[in-house]
Amino acid sequence: MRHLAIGLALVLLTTACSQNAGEKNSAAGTGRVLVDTSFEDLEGWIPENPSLTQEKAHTGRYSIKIDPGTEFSLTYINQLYRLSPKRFNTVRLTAWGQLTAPGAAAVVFQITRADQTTAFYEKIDIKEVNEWGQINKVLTMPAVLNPADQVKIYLWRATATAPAYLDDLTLSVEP
Ligand SMILES: [Ca+2]
Repeated sequence: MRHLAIGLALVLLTTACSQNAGEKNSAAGTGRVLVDTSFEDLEGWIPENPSLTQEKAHTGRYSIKIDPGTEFSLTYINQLYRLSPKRFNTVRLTAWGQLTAPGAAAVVFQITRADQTTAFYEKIDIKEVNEWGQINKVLTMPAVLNPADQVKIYLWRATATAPAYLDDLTLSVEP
């Protein structure tokens, strides 16, 4: 029942938000930005992490990586209500990725519930080898989410056998 009540509250919020959504923003893809990082200012502020690297960068000096010794990159973790106090239906995830050998590393956007079950999971493969390629994916959220659910964004090694890199990640609300 608690989930149902929260779901209803979110539906009401969604209705309120959609009345303010601008059509022009939608065409330009310039929604409210929730996450925007080039990984430049993290060193020293977070515990030592083998994923934060200066080996390659799309912009600046830093990116994050996976390699044979690192299955999961440095991970963005936040509760949904902190990420966005307003309910969103659709988000756009963009980033630049690079493989260094043919394989299958991927950017994962995941939402997990308090009981650790998965409410949403999307894996976006990085395809370019030895050049930066842009990931640009619109993700439609499930109808019912709990504001306390946890959002995770990370680079996953999957079946890649050589280092892969990720830089300039943004998450924005699609109007
Ligand atoms: Ca960077």
